[in-house]
Amino acid sequence: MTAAVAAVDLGATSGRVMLGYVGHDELRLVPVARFPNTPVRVIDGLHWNILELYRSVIAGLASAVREEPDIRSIAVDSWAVDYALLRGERMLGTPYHYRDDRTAGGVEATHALVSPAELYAANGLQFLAFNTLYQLAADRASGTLELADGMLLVPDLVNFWLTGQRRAEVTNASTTGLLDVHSGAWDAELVERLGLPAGILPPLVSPGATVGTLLPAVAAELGAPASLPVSAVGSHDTASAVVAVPSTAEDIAYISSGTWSLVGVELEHPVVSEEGRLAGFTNEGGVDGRIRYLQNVSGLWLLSESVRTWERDGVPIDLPTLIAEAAAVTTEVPVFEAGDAVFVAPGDMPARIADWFGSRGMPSPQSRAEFVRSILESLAAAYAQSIEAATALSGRTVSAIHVVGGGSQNTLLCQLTADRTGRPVLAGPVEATAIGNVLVQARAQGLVAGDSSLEALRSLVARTFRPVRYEPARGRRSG
Ligand code: LFR
Repeated sequence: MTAAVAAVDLGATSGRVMLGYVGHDELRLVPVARFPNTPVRVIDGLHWNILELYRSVIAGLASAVREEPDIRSIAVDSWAVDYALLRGERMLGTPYHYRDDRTAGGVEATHALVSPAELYAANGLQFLAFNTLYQLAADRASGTLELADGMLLVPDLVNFWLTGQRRAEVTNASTTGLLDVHSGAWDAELVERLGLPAGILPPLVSPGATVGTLLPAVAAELGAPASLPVSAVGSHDTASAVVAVPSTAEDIAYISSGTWSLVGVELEHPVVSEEGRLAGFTNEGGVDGRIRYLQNVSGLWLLSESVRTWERDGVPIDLPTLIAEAAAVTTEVPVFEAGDAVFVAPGDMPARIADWFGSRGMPSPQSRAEFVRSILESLAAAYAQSIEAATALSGRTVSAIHVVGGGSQNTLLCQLTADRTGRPVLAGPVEATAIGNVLVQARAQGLVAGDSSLEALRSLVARTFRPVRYEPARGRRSG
């Protein structure tokens, strides 16, 4: 029997609501709503426009219910690390964007209490200045934290507004830096050493669990029954994307490619080594207790922020044309370190790239096409490095690379990735995150017949969405 679920997938630049139809050997996604996610800068920093996002989620879900009145469940995923503080039902302020620079002080204050090596031994996370624990340290310094009796990451916040239930879904909670990497539970000792109030951390739930049913007022807004369950899935978008990697092979790596590129392998157990820490590898929680052993190496943000800068002169840019021009560049372009923290904040990206080269006495790209080529070559070079490091650190062999998410449509980037890693690239599906979200809630609703292991879900994805293959050009491997 085929039935539908509704997936809400919130990305850093846009959100979508999709209907997912799942049945015996069937998987079909139907987009219902897409809406922009535009952050807002005000006097105290850069924020997510969370109420506008929630309004769009409600409107999108209402459309989904109109189209398919018999949906079986709803589930939400989004980017990681960001959260709202609550007091009772009330949200204390508007959530900050991870690109806000308030965390610098939080990093210092945190590392004064617990050294980076000790932190890594406890939480297994790649150091990124925006990890939740550093943001919470900034909230403590500003005095906001002491007003709070709750903290909810973005998908958990939406779930709270939909159901009235405060829960923390584990895959996303693993990006806070406050989970014990071995047990997957909140690390009470670490929380205490960091001087954070343990009482703000909600009970954990795993993907597949029911968070709650719709509040009556929400059910009325959606035109749905109040008995409709809201399910936990891999609410960290990357966790859902990894569910939808269309392969059951052990010798593959994945790149979840969007605003960020998350490059790594899936493991059964965390690898918490000093080499891994220094190489910037993270052990994030995956669906079904898997470990996402990966590196966040920046992503198409470098390109989108460059385009935003160039469009300031009022002339819109046609991205496919620009990428075709970049593909036609025949001169050697210089390569920069895509993961350098100087590229995280919003602002003039081409100028920062030019400065990066200038300060090292290297020639900068000149034309826009050369900048784009340099960005894509630099991303591909970073992927190659990450994949070599992932294999060395985890002991895994990698014979092919699956690229999922929006970046899988960037043919030039896929080809450069194949060339620089010396391995075939299999590109797609584009909507991996929504697919992973749909599959995990459909499984919870009993819609996946027979074997419903992660491997069975992945082979269903592989049969439904055939990836596009890119072969490496000879002699270009740079990894
Ligand atoms: C991707 C992602 C990454 C995380 C970054 C910030 O959308 O979730 O996994 O490092 O956004 O939250």
